[in-house]
Amino acid sequence: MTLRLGIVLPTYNERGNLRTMVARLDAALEGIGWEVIVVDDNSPDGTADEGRAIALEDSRVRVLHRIGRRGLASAAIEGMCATAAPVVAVMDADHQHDPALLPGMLAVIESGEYDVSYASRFAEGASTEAWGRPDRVKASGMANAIARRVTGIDLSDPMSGYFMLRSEILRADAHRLSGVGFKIMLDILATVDQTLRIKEFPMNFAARAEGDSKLDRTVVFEFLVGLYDKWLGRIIPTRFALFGTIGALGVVVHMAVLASFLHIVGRPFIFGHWITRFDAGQTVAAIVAMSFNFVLNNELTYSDKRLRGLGPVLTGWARFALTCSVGLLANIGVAGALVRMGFHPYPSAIVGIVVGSVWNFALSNKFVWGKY
Ligand SMILES: Nc1nc2c(ncn2[C@@H]2O[C@H](COP(=O)(O)OP(=O)(O)O)[C@@H](O)[C@H]2O)c(=O)[nH]1
Ligand SMILES: [Mg+2]
Repeated sequence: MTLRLGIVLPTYNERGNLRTMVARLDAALEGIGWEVIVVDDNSPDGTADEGRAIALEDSRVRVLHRIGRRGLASAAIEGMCATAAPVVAVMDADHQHDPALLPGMLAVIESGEYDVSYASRFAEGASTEAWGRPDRVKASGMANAIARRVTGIDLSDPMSGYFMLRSEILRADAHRLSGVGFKIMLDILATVDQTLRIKEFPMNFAARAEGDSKLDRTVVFEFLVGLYDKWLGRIIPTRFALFGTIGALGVVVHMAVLASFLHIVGRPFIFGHWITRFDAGQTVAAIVAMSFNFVLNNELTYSDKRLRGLGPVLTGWARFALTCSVGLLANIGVAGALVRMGFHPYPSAIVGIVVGSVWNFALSNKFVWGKY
């Protein structure tokens, strides 16, 4: 049978859902040449092994096993680029998206009537009743409204994760997609220059079959990050912007701790010496602010590579502390040199801060959260 449709299933801990999912695709796509690409980010539950086990019996199934990477958007993009099929679809592997819609979605693209077809949770005739998550219905509704405002894309559910398009459209612009924390269809629609004809299919959005949602906690945050990435990400990289914002918050924390020391705490007596309240406050404030930055960067900036467990967190914290102290020396060194060259102290201080931050970012990107 000629290959007509490639289906990308991004997976993270979906072992229990995979076999039934492939069986449902097989039933829904009777008479259509299809293949499925499971893009798994080295799930601890062994989803990739399960995918390969299925593939041994059904050569329409392939596994793209990514090591040391996380991210739904990049998984979807790489999966879509890995098929030769002229039309490609992306859907959840957790049974929330009904495969029965696929033939209809394919028909309108193959007929040349539309470039993109997608399943909407909020179109006329759709339902989110079975999802059982009114909180997430609300969050998605809000995010959709913002997305429509910002991008001008007028769909009932631009944040849907179930869509299909001609694969050449994707390949032509794949290098321009942001691939970070963004609903990938919206990313594609906002990136591609040509006007795309889009067909909506109302869907009954189901509850996930097995396992847990990975997007619950950070969905709104990821969405905002995605918007930023589209807007300014090419000028100031998203991760650096996050790192810098958290760094600025760290300054506020530092000042708050220092102020409370100066106003509340008595004169400290340490190691048999009286030290000034300022020195003690400054030291404690620096440690608190640095730890605050470490925790926030670990949770947000590097949520895809988050360090977990006591050992890795403590090692990461120590490396971050080391990086930041070198960054501080760079900051002071550069600012001091500029002042000696006759520049005004304030702009010199700012240059010092920027140099220190770039240093901190570059080093902790590699040595705290990177692979080296
Ligand atoms: N490869 C890969 N797949 C992911 C990642 N995060 C989520 N997924 C998969 O993407 C699909 C949607 O995620 P899900 O947790 O169901 O999000 P929700 O439907 O918004 O609650 C599921 O098939 C997940 O297994 C990831 O970091 N990498
Ligand atoms: Mg899901």
